[in-house]
Amino acid sequence: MKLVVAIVQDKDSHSLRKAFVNENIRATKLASTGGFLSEGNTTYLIGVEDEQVDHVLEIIRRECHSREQMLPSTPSQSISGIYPIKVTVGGATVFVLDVEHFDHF
Ligand code: 2BA
Repeated sequence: MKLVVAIVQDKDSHSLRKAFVNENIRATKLASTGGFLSEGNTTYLIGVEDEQVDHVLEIIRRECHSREQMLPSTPSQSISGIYPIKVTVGGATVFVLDVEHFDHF
């Protein structure tokens, strides 16, 4: 069994959740915050059998899109200095972990 951890943009979160439900994939949705942009994003925890991992990755790839975002240049944003910078966020950041043990009581 594997645990897929997928960090996605909030804009893609709703359609991804619907796709998981439609395709009978069980997932838990957590509110999270990106360490760089300090903006809200969504982290999904998806526990699946090994043979379902590719299907889950396909769904994530289909539903999550990359977007360009400007980091505004304000004096308080020391990470950007005085120049605005453009970052490409997403589609999704995905980790696939081995599950040592799974119980569902
Ligand atoms: P954030 O940390 O807010 O990062 C948003 C976007 O900013 C990133 O998009 C990337 O394009 C850029 N970025 C991040 N750190 C940077 C840096 N030190 N210098 C320059 N640009 C930087 P994504 O790579 O698509 O990441 C989207 C979100 O996924 C991240 O939001 C973070 O919440 C998560 N993430 C990405 N890589 C991760 C990792 N290795 N471990 C844990 N979480 C990760």
